[in-house]
Order: sequence, then structure tokens, then C-alpha cells
Amino acid sequence: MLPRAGTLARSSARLLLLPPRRRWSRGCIWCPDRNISLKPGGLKPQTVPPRYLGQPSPFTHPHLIKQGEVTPGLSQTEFELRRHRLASLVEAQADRLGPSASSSNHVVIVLSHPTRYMTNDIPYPFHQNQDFLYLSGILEPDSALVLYGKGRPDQAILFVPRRDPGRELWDGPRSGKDGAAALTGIERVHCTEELGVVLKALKGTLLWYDNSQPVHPHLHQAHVCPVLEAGPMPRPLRPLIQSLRALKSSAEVALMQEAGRITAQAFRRTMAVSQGDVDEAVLFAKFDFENRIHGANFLAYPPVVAGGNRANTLHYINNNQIIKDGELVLLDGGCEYFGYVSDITRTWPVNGKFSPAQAELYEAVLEVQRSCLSLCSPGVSLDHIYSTMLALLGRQLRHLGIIKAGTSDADALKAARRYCPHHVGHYLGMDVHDTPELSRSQPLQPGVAITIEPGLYISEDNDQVPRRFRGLGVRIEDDVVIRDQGGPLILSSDAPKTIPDVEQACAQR
Ligand SMILES: [Mn+2]
Repeated sequence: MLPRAGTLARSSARLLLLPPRRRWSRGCIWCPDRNISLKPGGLKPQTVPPRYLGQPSPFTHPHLIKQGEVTPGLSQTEFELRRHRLASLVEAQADRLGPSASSSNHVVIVLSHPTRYMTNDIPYPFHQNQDFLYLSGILEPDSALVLYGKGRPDQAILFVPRRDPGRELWDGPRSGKDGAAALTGIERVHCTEELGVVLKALKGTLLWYDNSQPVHPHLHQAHVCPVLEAGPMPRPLRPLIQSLRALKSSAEVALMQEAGRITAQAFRRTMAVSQGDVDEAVLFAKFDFENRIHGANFLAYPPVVAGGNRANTLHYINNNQIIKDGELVLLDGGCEYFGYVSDITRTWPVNGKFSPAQAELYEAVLEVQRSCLSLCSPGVSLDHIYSTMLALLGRQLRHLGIIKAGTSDADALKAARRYCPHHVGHYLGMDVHDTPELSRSQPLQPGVAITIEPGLYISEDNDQVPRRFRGLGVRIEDDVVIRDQGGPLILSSDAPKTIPDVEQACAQR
């Protein structure tokens, strides 16, 4: 990556140096026009045509995004509907607070993420705050969305970074006010530096804002804090947005279906290159590659590629050991596809053939996984499926002889907790562990997406269990959307799961 020519304004050492922009425009050989003023807003951008935005648009990326969409697959109308639903939730909450609250001047503030830096001048790939993305569709850092209105916050104001040719030379185009308005359909768009002034002018009497862990510390400090200091305690917003995010629209389900399809194919192709001995890093790279070339933006999280006994380390992500011939590999991975993720786990023998003990343990987990999937219907909670999973795993442990045949159901349940220390699943969507504010004890509804991922993990050091099971770890994880009828929609159904299907996928060399 290229070093930057000047010291950027965010550097705390800038006072010790010459003003950065002047140094750059005078001295840098990369600057095409030594005479241009790089003062923010001091120059109408001539070099960057306005049709280039800070994110894909129907004009620049017609292969990804259609007319009328803000992000691929999601229309302006869908985003508007989300904001209206949030306004309704705020209105309903205020009604519960009493008559003075319901006639308040509501102001809802949602900030974007800032750019995060790995080291001096080197940014991490930018990842948007999903709550902000959910309501605006804006993929640029240093942005904000404000909703306001008397009684009901149904007016939107968007704040985006000002066009800045000097910065755009390095970072690429910004949408600016006009671009963001055209993309989102939100008519009122300001530059981010006006956020504080606009917030003051709105004179909110009831603020809705996540105060405790501000997602953008600088915008929080500079623009939101002065308003908070003058006004009443803000009310939390995150639970409201997450309750909306939990229910997926058909467009969202379609995006998740594509994420699931891409990752399932990546599993197929990764199984096909497995062999004994193989480096975990090779399977990791193959999986990453297959996700990306089939359209994923990137992997949704560092995948677990754990050979042999390392599968018993639940969050093993070193992925740098040799998997020996005859060992299983557990791969827990998923991709992000335009804001929506997959999260799938499969376990298979790297040499393509399950040993009898591996097959026994695998079938036990598979049977439990199938039973859990059949419970995925409206009205059932994730916690209920979890307790069923523990009971079923306990029974399997008895069958396998991992615990004694005479073990009571209560003790079998305790053993199940030991051999499967994690929950049966979590909500899924824009995040891998989506909408964590939502309790797993509440009944599932049609449109909610979850994972179902039972496992059994037998450490090689466990001398209490039959020798043939030691050092084996198996997890099988599918992504599921709850439906009213026809059973759950399995988003990961293309990933081989039965022993014959897995062995066949491994044989496709
Ligand atoms: Mn998961």
C-alpha cells in the first residue's frame, strides 16, 4: 500500500508538523495540479464525475445493483419502510411513557462507523455499523442518520462526508450530498460537519440514541454530546432497531439465500481438494477463494479450520497445522453478501472416507441436528430447541457408550452440557451473531433467521471415554429461516451433510 504524502488531520502529532495540506499541494509529485486548493469544500470537484459515488450505484455497477436500489437487492422503498417502522416503534414506546412523551419532539440519532486503522495510515477494510446501514443503505464512514418529528419521527435527514478532491484522490469518490440524495431518495442531506448544528436546531425533547458505547466516538463527542448535555437522558435505540432487523423481508431472505448458496458451494469445492495430509491453511485459502469468486464480498468472520483434536477448541482460528491422513476437519465459515451473512459448519474426513468411529459420532450429531431442524417453527424458542438438543445429545452419548448405559436422564443432560458447551444456535442476518439484544427465550416468528449447530467434542486427553472417540470433534450447522408453512427454509441445504453426500463431495477431485 502507498504511503500517504501528508500527515492527516486525525494525527495527534500534527501540531509539530507543517500544515499537512499545504505541504502536500506544494511538494508532492503525485499531485496533478500544484495550484489547486485542497481546503475542504474549497474546490468544486472537476476530476471526479458526479456519477461516481462512494459505493456501488446503478450507473457504475449495473451488474450488481438495479435502478431504484440503494444497495444490491434492496430498494429505496424498503429502506423507507424500515425508517417508518422505526418511527412507529418510537411512537408506540412514547405512548407508553405518558401523554407528555407522546407529544414530544422526537429526535433519533444513528451514527455510522468511523474508518478504523490497522496501523499508521493503513485502514482496515471498512465495515459499516449495521444499524445505520439497515436504516440508510449508506456504506461510507463518518455519516449519520437523524429522524425527527412531533409525536412521530418520520422525517429523515442524512449526513454524509463532504466531497473533498484531496481525500478522494486517495480514498476514491465520495457520494457527497447530491449523490447520497440520488441514491437513497432521502431529500434532506447535509455534510457531516453540520450534524451538531442541525441537532441543536431540531430542539428535541425526547432523544433516541445509544449513548453507552458510541459507535463513532468522534462524531459522538463533537456533535452529539453538546445536545445530550443540554437535554434529557436519551432513550436506547438499539433494542428497537434489532427487533426490526430480526424479521427478514423477502428481499433480505433472498440475499441470505444467496450467501448460503455461495458458502455451500465453497464447502463442496473445499471438500474436493481435501486429502491426507493437508495444511489447514490450504483449506482455509480454498474456502475463502471459492466464496469470493462466486460473488461473496468477503468472509463474514475468521473461519475455524480445525483438524483432528483442534476441533475441540471451539474458536480455533490459527488454521496453520497439518491435518493428518485419517483425521476429520471441522470447518465453520460463512460469507457476507451485500450486508447479509451465512454461517455454516461441516465436519469431514480429509481422506474422503469416514472411519467407523468417526461415522458413529457423526451420525449421532446428525440425528440430533435433524431433530432440532424439525423443531424450527413459529412459537418455538431457540432456548427450547437448546434444551431439546441437550436431552437428545445425552441420549446419544449413552448409545455411543461415552457415558454409562445406566446414567439417569438428568446426569446425561449434564454430560451433554460438558460435551457440547455451546448453545444450539443464534439469530443470523446482517451480523453473524445477529440482534444479540433479542432474548433467545422468545418465540420464533416467520421471517426470523437462526442457526442450528449441535456438536460433540471429545478431547484426546479424555480417558473416561472409549479410545476410538478420543480426539474427535463434530459440529453440523445449518442456516434456517422460520416459515409459517412448509417447515423451515434451509439456506445451507446445498452443503453436503449426509455421510454418502460428504464422501461423494470429497471424491470429486
Ligand atoms: Mn454459528
